[in-house]
Parts: sequence; structure tokens; C-alpha cells
Amino acid sequence: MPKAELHIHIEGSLEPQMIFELARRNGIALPYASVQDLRSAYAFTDLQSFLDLYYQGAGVLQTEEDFCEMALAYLARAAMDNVVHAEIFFDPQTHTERGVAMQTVVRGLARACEEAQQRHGISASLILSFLRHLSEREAFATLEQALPLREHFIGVGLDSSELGHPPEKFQRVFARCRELGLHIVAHAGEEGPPAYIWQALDLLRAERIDHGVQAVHDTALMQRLAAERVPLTVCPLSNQKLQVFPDLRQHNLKALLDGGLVATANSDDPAYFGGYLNDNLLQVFAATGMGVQHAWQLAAHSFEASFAPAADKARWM
Ligand code: ES4
Ligand code: ZN
Repeated sequence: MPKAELHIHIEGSLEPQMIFELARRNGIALPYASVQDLRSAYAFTDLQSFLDLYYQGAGVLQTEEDFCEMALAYLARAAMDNVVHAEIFFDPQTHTERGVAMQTVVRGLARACEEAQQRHGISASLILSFLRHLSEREAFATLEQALPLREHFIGVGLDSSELGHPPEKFQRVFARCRELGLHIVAHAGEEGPPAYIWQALDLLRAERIDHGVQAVHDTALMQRLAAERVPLTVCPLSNQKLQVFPDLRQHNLKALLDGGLVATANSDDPAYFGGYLNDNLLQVFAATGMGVQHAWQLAAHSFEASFAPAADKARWM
């Protein structure tokens, strides 16, 4: 089934094998004896316990080539799952804080997107994501650094530790991003309350909500999301591994679709959560008894929700 993937953090596609290879190449010491040893550390209790390892893993990325290789590996793997279009988050602050230049990150990733189109026929765009555990002032500085590379990304997002860092904290920087014509998305309602989803819509003017699964606890919000066809980029295996729904049989993707929401399925951080997009689909379908009609909806929603040009969307749908 051809489909788009709209919620993937490129740093979360870094497989343990590649972490070790890049650490060796860049002369970086890892606190793990082997690939197996690292993999066995992937036992998460919540979002923060994952983020601590995710930022540590991303610390092996140094050169433009490293970023390019990482993204090419993801895009080749996604193409195998019949992903024809991907909108990819990157976290520049994770790298600029370590002394890696913004242009090293963006040029490496942008080169991979072009190369993957040639090699695999997959289209890919980049979304710059601000780290919400840092300040709005730091987000403004990051935007400033990225503006000379404006042509290489289509939008901005908001990720990292959700609880205690509501969307309202970033109202001004997102207003600036809107003036610049950037698409707006935000993680909201992953671990955080429905109030964070309202804020993402009303204060940031988010065009899509990343995760959003906590919306089911607010009837008025569900009605608004359905009426305005605001897409949710849902990530089943991520939610299971971070104990949002400890048992995949409890996942609400089917309920969201049956409730008339524009829900999509995505892999989030596939190297950490045990599966790429088709794994996510197969496992959530098996666990919750979703059928062929739901599969068709998810594929159609993925294209509807994408920021791809209308002509591409028409071709895919
Ligand atoms: C993330 Cl699963 C998730 N949630 C929030 N921020 C993130 N960054 C990377 N993966
Ligand atoms: Zn995410």
C-alpha cells in the first residue's frame, strides 16, 4: 500500500549498529560494550527515559556525511515499506549545542533527500523541530541560524519533554515562523493533557498534531479535530514502548478513525521502538482488529495530511 510517513525523527532512525560505526569513525567513546549491550538498554518507562538515550545516541553524529548516511538509510528502508513520501523531523539544537554547525546538519540531510529521490523514487522534505525543554529564546536563536538554509525545510515542529513545557511557551517564535511561510506542527497530547492540544491549535496555529492520542479524553476537542479535519500523526509502537498504551490492544488508533478523525500511522523513532512503518501497521492491526477499510483510510489520510504539492497528492491518492 503506497503511503506517506509524516512523523519520523531522523535521529530516531539511528540503528545501534550505525551508532557504533559512527562512534568508531569519529573517535567517540560509548558507555556500552557492544551493539547488543546498547540494544538491551532500550527498556523505557516513559518519554523522558527514552529521550535520555536518544540524545546520547545522536551524540555520535559529527559530519555532513554522517547526517547524509543516516537519512539515506532511513529513506531506503522506508521505500521498502512502500513509503512514497516522507516528512522528516530533525532536532538541530541536539547538534548545535555540541558544536556541530547548523549547515552541517541541514546540508547533510537535504543531500540525502535529493539522493533518495534519484535512487528510490521517494520524495522527502525536512521539518525543523524545536526542543521544548529549552527556552523560547534558544528556539529564536535556532530559527535565526537556520534561515540562511530556509530553502531546505518546509516547516517547524515542537518535540522533546512534553509535561511542564506547554505550547504557550513558544507562542512568539511560532508566530514568527508563520510570517516566514513555514508549515506548523507540534507534538501535543502524547503524555500531556488535551489542554496542550488546544494550545497547539489556538496559540501555535498547528496544521497537524503529532501524537494527539490524549484527545479522546475531551469530547469538545474530538469534535473540533473531526470538524476541521486536523490530522493526528499517531505512532502506535512508540506509544506502546513509552507506556502511553502499555498494551497495544489498548491503543486508540481504531477509535480515532471510527470517530471520524484524520488519523495517520507513523514510526516516530523506529530504531528505538522496534519497527518501521509496516511493522507499526501490522502490529496495531493485529492487536486491535482493524480491517482493510482502516488501512485504506490511513493511506488516504497520510496523503491528505501531507504538505506535498497538490499535484503529487492527486497522483498518489
Ligand atoms: C520523540 Cl516519541 C517523542 N516524543 C517527543 N519528542 C521526541 N523526539 C524524538 N522522539
Ligand atoms: Zn515524535
